[in-house]
Amino acid sequence: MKDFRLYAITGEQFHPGRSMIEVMEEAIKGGVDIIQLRDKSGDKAVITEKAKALRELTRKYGVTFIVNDYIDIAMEVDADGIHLGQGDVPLLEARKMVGNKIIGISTHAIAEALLAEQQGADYIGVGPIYPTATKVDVVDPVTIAYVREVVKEVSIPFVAIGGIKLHNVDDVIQAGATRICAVSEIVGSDDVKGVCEAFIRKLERG
Ligand code: 3NM
Repeated sequence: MKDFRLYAITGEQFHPGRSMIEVMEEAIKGGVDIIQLRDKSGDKAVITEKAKALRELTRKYGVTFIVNDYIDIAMEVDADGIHLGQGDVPLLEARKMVGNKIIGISTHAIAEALLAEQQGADYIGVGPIYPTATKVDVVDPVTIAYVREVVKEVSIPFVAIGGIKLHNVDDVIQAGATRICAVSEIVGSDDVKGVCEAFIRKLERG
């Protein structure tokens, strides 16, 4: 897959009154190079429409587009890939359905990370690093100790996620993360572009 640095996930609850496309376009202008549509409403018709709009936007800017959970919607809109949780469709089954599209998997422990790598995931999520209110069913924070473990033991790309803010991202980067994902810090900001630029500067300083 095309490598990335700053990963943004949609979170419409964080920007009432602003359209998702407007917010995501600002994020792209700030340096986000991969976007995931994450919508837990369960309304597939609405999610499909959002996916189509995000596909158009990301294509315009050459940004990678991932759909959370819905393999069928990802295929329908020709997303670049899908993102799955531990309780979703098993990776080997998903691979049969998506061919060579990107498959990302959330992992919360090194055994899950190693299994995802062995089964052919293209990247893994590593989190939640810090407490987060954005994902309700998530496990306790894994802390940056898990980042260090993944750096040592896993070869495929990983992205750190969960409670990552401008004020704590330096610690995550120092632990070895070169790719960062944030939801509330990015899409909940009054200055989406500025926050993304600040994340990128920190990632570039390494
Ligand atoms: N996945 P925020 S944590 C979508 O650990 C998601 O797998 C996580 O949101 C994981 O940046 C998370 O607002 C939510 O904390 C991240």
